[in-house]
Amino acid sequence: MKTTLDSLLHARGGPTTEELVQEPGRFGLGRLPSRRAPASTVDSVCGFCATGCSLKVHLDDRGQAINLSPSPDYPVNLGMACPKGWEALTPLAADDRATHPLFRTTKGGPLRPVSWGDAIQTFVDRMKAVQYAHGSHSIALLSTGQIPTEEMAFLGSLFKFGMGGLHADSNTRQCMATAHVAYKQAFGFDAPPYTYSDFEESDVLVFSGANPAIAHPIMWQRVMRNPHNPQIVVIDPRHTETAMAATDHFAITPKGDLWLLYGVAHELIARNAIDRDFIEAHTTGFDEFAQFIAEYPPERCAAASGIDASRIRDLATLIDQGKRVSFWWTMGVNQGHQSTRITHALINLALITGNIGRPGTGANSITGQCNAMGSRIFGNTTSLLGGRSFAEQTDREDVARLLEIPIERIPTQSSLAYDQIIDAIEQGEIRALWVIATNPAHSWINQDRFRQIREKLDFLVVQDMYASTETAAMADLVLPAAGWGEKDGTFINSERRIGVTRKVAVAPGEALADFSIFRLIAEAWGCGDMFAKWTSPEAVFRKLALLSLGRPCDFSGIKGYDQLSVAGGIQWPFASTTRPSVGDRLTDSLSIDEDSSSERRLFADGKFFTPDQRARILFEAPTHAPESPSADYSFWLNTGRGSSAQWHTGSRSDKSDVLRKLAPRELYVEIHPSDAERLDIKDGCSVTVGSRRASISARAFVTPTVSAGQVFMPMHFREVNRLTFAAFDPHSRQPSYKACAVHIERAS
Ligand SMILES: Nc1nc2c(c(=O)[nH]1)N[C@H]1C(S)=C(S)[C@@H](COP(=O)(O)OP(=O)(O)OC[C@H]3O[C@@H](n4cnc5c(=O)[nH]c(N)nc54)[C@H](O)[C@@H]3O)O[C@H]1N2
Ligand SMILES: Nc1nc2c(c(=O)[nH]1)N[C@H]1C(S)=C(S)[C@@H](COP(=O)(O)OP(=O)(O)OC[C@H]3O[C@@H](n4cnc5c(=O)[nH]c(N)nc54)[C@H](O)[C@@H]3O)O[C@H]1N2
Ligand code: SF4
Ligand SMILES: [Mo]
Repeated sequence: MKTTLDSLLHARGGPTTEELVQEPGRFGLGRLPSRRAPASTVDSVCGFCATGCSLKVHLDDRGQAINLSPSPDYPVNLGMACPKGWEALTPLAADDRATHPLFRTTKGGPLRPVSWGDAIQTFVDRMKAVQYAHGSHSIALLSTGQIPTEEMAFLGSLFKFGMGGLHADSNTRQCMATAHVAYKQAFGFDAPPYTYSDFEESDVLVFSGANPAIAHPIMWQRVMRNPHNPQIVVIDPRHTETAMAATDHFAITPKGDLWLLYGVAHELIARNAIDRDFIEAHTTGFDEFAQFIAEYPPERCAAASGIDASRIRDLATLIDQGKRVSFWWTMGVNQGHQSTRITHALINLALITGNIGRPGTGANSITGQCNAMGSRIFGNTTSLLGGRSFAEQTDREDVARLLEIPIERIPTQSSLAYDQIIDAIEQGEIRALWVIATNPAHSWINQDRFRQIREKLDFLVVQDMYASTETAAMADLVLPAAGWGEKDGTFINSERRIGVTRKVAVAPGEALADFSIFRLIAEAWGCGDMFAKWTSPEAVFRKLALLSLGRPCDFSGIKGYDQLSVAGGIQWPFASTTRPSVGDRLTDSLSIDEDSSSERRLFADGKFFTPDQRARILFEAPTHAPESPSADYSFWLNTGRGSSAQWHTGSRSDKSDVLRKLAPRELYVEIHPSDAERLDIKDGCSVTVGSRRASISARAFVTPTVSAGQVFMPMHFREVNRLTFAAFDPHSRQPSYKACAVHIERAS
């Protein structure tokens, strides 16, 4: 298979991600920062993406990290890491770490260091004052997919059960809400069914709106190891690094996915290239779907999808001929105005062709952040702990009993979604906001509006590793947090594998683990008793195992962190073979499933988590993107990951000299050569990119990897979300970051 090209870096003579993974030492990755020989080594799961690679952290005789290398025997990464994993320790030592709580006494005044005692008291006094004046639901929380599950569960429980808050969401809304909702609707539970060996066992892999060669490089290495000479299909408006390495690329019109996938489904049904036995036995809704899809012959779908009818038929043929076909998607699908139904269209293709539950198959959402899976099940923001529903009396009763809290403490309503929280702030209904491990002043869609609502807030608290983020700079109170490597806990990766992340360094100054901050707040708030048994991350882990009991995500068979370390992580479900009744405590005497190290996929028996155990075939007619190119704004703007060395808003990855060298330092916009020529734009020249929201400058990167009429900008630069248009999928309320209209011109 030919080498992937990281388009920009390669064009500038830099290394490709593949080269970085294969020969890290050549590019300054994995250098020994110290000559000291390690005294011991500990395995810890990486805290960037949801691949969930394990890193061996080498420690000195005081138990402090001196270096790391990828774990050779971990079933996920098999001895490999991407540049961010190799550099994971470096951001911990950055100069701009938040080392003391900071408080702004006067509006517009500076943030000044205060003691923890004063900081926590201020937090409690101000939050309570807002609740007293405007009602208990006038405070809101924006949490994250980037802290251990134990911390998220503590945070969500503290906020809702302890502090009496209701409106809580997280940056997982920006990332995985669509997959979450689509799986729940189709399978009855948010359950990505696959295991990474499926990358190696498929004979046809369809990647939709996913660029794993850059965004999930180690998963991509697993694809490269596939011994079956697979057909690899990429559906993406851009000719990405992944598309370059694929066997076929469908350069779809932005947000044209439903048309393409309906055209393919039409063709498969028309040819009878479907698995009628599977459909009959394990699904509902097929007859309605067949009737609906009759109206979508490839000829009708061609114009709106940007793919010729004959090519739509080619894709149907590929899927038909595959014995083990897998469908994979990431943000090009999750982020859109009809993203839930596009996800269903992919799930439907897997269901109607019987490509689910067997090795190398599946409708497989690739997760973004290291613990977005943890936040989906245990964040206690929009779903109740354990993937339960706040609206269900029995679900609330379970949680109340298992956590030994009064049921009245559990809200019966669900939270507003992220965008609705922003609206409620604008309308003056929400007056205080607590932001943890996310940087919305950079990452939120149509970011200027987020910045404006700051004025409407009586109190903004930001809890982060750095006081320098765009959001922390706007805060009234900054709580300094320990980061990855400075605390213990678990993450759940993209294939449902629970892995341990370990404390290997001391947090700087007075920074505390988020876990400890929540404990301090609980005590000062007056709800410490409710969390009296939440004494350590591992104690909370046992509670979560209990909360998972009897749920699809049951991992009650996992006793503790050491078992996870020895097993190389464990995928749920992993139920205890001796099943205590709900409410019992887990004890050491429980016998444990023997199969702890193997990989497992879901739905091998064709039984789904819906009440009738059948998967739902769901569909809806395609609609137009809310904003699309027009005479004044004639280009589509697409945004996403730019390089394997950059992580989101850069607060961590930009702190590493090595990672900085591996990524462009200046904002650029990719534009097709024909458009560049027409607009007299030369490669490297300065251009202005404007939308109806804002106008920003960037350097032109002239490249045929984007189609004519489209431009692409990397999300890692703060200006980009000034341009984006705030449209949302109606089911998942995930923002549509990848499709708005802009104009572009040479800067004079
Ligand atoms: N290096 C690095 N790795 C990361 C991250 C990072 O910041 N840096 N972030 C992590 C996180 S949280 C996430 S969520 C993942 C994201 O991982 P990916 O989703 O793979 O990355 P993106 O670049 O956001 O988007 C993927 C592709 O969607 C395409 N796309 C845009 N519009 C459409 C469309 O309408 N239809 C289709 N079919 N495709 C479209 C884009 O052109 C892009 O190539 O990456 C994770 N990994
Ligand atoms: N235009 C555009 N915008 C996008 C996207 C896109 O494709 N295009 N993608 C969206 C997606 S998928 C995502 S996931 C979001 C990501 O957006 P954000 O979540 O805003 O991005 P990060 O830079 O990862 O911010 C995480 C913050 O948490 C802090 N942090 C890290 N570890 C810890 C910890 O242990 N404790 C605490 N308290 N803080 C910690 C970091 O310092 C950092 O400031 O961006 C979204 N925005
Ligand atoms: S692929 Fe993801 S989990 Fe693995 S080393 Fe890179 S950032 Fe970490
Ligand atoms: Mo994400």
